[in-house]
Amino acid sequence: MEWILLNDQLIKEEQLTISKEDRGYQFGDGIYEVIRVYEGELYTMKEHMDRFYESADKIKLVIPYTKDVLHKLIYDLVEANEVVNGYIYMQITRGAAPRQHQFPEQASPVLTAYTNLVERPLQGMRDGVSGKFAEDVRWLRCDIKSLNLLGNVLAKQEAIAEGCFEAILHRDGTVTEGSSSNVYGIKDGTVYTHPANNFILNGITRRTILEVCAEVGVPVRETAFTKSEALEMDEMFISSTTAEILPLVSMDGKQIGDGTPGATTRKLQQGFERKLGLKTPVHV
Ligand code: PSZ
Repeated sequence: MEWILLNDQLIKEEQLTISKEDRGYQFGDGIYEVIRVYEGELYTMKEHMDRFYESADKIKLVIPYTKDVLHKLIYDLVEANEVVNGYIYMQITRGAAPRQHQFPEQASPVLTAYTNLVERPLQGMRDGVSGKFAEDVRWLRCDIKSLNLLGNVLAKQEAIAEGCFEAILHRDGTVTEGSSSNVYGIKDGTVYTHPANNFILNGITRRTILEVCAEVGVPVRETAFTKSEALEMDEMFISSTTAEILPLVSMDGKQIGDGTPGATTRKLQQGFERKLGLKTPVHV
């Protein structure tokens, strides 16, 4: 039976009740994080915790626990559910109050967290995935890991409906990020990715990848590229907490490079595995 976290209590899933007027439910008024668990260990926990508190701060939501207390609660949850390989989903909303747009005077934030098992997407990591360009119609604070994901959801659905794995978003032709991932292009050995500003979520995986690039001697430019430049890249890839590094081998049905995962992407995948100490090498 599954344990979940409700505020600072571990409870059984069946015991969870959420108010019909929870502002997460009605307004998407809250923020979240997804944290990876490999072999029972929480990965890049500090970075995820810091981003959780930063997102909360950006929407003027005060998390009523210290980072240390919340870290311990999340650790207890992972242990209670005996998670080996999986992830933690954690969110906090502004709480329940009679429906009105402005912040309620009396509402306590509602924190929930649960775990799920998931394996590394080894096949996609080896063979690559396909993408479809979609217009980035989201708001201008994509740096906040907000519960409002309708722009992301609609774009992903557009991609899936076309048989593609991910929607690659662009604002007026400038590639920002994926619907649930960061996006990179590689040209003449240099990695290009959109700068970490309000137009993208600064992925924790993205930050790790930029470190890996430095470690393995791959130059990086945090410079945005356009849709047409994307199609001229030698290689492309996407990243997220659960997907790690997935080669993007086609866009809108057009091959990127020779249509197979490229050497630099593979090098970064291997560097990433080394950095994390992951057991199953994606390229044996
Ligand atoms: O399981 C999944 O499909 C996941 S877990 C995390 C994500 C997807 N995506 C996070 C994300 C995102 O939603 C957007 C819009 N941009 C970038 C990312 C990557 O962030 P990190 O690396 O922190 O997961």
